[in-house]
Amino acid sequence: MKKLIGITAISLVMVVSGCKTTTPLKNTAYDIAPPAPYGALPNEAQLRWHEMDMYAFVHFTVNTFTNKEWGYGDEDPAIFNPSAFDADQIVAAIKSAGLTGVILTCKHHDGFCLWPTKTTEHNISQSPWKNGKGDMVKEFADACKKEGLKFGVYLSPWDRNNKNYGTQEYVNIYREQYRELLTQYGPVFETWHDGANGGDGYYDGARESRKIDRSTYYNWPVTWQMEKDLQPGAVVMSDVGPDVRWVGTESGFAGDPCWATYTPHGENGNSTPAPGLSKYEEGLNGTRNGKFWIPAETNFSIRPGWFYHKSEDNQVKTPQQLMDHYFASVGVGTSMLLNVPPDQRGLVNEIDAGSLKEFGALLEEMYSVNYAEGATVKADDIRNTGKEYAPENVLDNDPYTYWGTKDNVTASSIELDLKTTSTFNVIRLRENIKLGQRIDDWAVDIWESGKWVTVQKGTAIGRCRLIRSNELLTTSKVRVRITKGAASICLSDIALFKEPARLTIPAIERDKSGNVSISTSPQVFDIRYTVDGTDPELSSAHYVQPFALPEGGVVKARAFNNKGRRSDAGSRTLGIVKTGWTIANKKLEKVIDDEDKTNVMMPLKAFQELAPDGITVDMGHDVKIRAFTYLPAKNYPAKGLINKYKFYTSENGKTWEEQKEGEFSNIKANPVEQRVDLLTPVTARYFRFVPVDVIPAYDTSTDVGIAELGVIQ
Ligand code: FUL
Repeated sequence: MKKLIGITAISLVMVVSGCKTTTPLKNTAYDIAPPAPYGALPNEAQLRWHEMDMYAFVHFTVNTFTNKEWGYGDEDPAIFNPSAFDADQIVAAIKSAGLTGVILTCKHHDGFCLWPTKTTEHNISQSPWKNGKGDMVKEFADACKKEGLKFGVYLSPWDRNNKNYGTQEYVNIYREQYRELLTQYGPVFETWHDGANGGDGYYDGARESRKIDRSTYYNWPVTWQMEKDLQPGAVVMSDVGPDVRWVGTESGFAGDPCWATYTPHGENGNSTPAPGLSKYEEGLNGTRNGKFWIPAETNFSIRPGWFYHKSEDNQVKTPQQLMDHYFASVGVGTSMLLNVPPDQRGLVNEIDAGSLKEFGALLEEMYSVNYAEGATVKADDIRNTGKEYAPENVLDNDPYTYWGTKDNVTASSIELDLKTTSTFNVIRLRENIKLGQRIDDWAVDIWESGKWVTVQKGTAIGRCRLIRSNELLTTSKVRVRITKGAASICLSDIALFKEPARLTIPAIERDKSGNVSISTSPQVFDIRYTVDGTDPELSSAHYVQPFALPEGGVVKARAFNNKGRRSDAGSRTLGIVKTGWTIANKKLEKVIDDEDKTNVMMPLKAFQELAPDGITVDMGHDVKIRAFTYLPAKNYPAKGLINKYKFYTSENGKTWEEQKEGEFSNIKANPVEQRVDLLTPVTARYFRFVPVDVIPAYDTSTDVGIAELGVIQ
């Protein structure tokens, strides 16, 4: 900063002394003016947000107790009673992963407020927790303060409880709720707004569907301005900004490139995508030279759902999976927003806590040694000989000091001589984003057997680019080539790290006759497995050859090497094998062919004509059905998603009993396999699945799409 002031002082002296120069300051060896910023730029709040890199989401409300993803709004506050709630434990578990903040679902779509708001009675004071005297938002905010994490709030715009939803009165209430949250709990780093809006709900007993016009109803510019006025340091996040945008998927993998600049098409989520792109693709990649600095946030959950469900204890993301997400989010310049849902006790479950801690340990080990430290650096071009543009600035770990080139030099290279031979597999690059996103294409080379060998090429750097090599790289020299840019280069960081070795997670497959095989590559590891859902240890069954498991179960397997290192556990919940199953309507056979890749896809109307009673399956013998599963067709962007269903069983194929009717909440944003547990297990030979309603796809088609239907016993 001092240096910049120095330069400004020189320019000032020239101005006040009336000194006139005919030689432009730019593009000469004596060029001392700082490079002009390029394109859209981050504001102060965004810079502080970028520096956080990764933080947590905490989804916790009545849904945790009803086992749902979306509450209807008629939940009795009496059910909200965590037995051992401990915000310190939750925040500490989050911190152990290296996350730097927490965004709490202060109110989800069901409308239940986790703080004693004056705006509605449907809040925590009506619950038995702490005899109605508790304030969970405060407990989280305080725990964050104690642990040194930042605090953020998610307040769902859609409120399925509020009687005024759909009128201006509700918008006023919503704003008042924000006012309370932003004035009573200290500094907030982010306000989070989702795009799920309007539909059926309780609405204080009306039990009806209320549609709103997303683009006008909330009048977002007014609300966002109010939020910024109350918390100038906070970034405002929604599908389309204004400060941070949704990455367009809940899978936890951002696009590559993922530009921080973005031109939303239309406002407030009501966007018309650019020609040839869906809205989601726009969020995934951003817009090169976009009008605004609206970087992406990659949000995903450590579990399949956003809320805790015991049935998903087997599907908690492993430390290595979290590493993959880290590279695919932070590693392309977005932030990583990892959801950690507390269980019914009000604690981060031991399984999730274990994963988080190990993930944090992997990152710590990776970042413990920077093999670029102490290197000598030279560049093909330097803006001038002043220290502020020196190539060595890429080594000082400061994201805003940089190696700078002359104004007309948008492609150049920089070389690190490590002085000794080092082994690493991660290369980190950063740009000084205060001056915009300037670099387009880059390549990284290493010196190998007397010549340069390219490790990777790519597009876009921005806040952070992590290049992850599958092979270990052993070399004494590294070269970064910027091959295309929109303005002179301002590269702030080149760092070299070694990611801890990983053993491949065993893959678990079952063939159509029910034989399970487990494989890992290379095939030299010892594989141990369990079929009862417990964690496989070295003492568990030794996998030698395929084994029969026609009735299904939870198979878990780990690879071990002879040095005692273990892989993450591979896990698969298998339904019963579908051999011998028949379907009433042969045209729908693909939904029971045990092939995830084949599917039924047809307009809902045509489907209802073809199968007016739904899909009827004869399993050939009695099965004790605990749950059924629906795997949506694998299309991107998603198509054919069923959101409402009915499920029946029958002992004789003639008389039917309805077992379940409901919605696949949040399937649009997260189209993974849906599992629905029956209230109690039911023994039956036949089942019937009825798609009642579907979600219109991005191309407005209203198809029923089904890859597989299954049964878990
Ligand atoms: C979505 C919601 O519908 C989900 O339930 C979840 O809260 C996710 C983070 O945002 O819009």
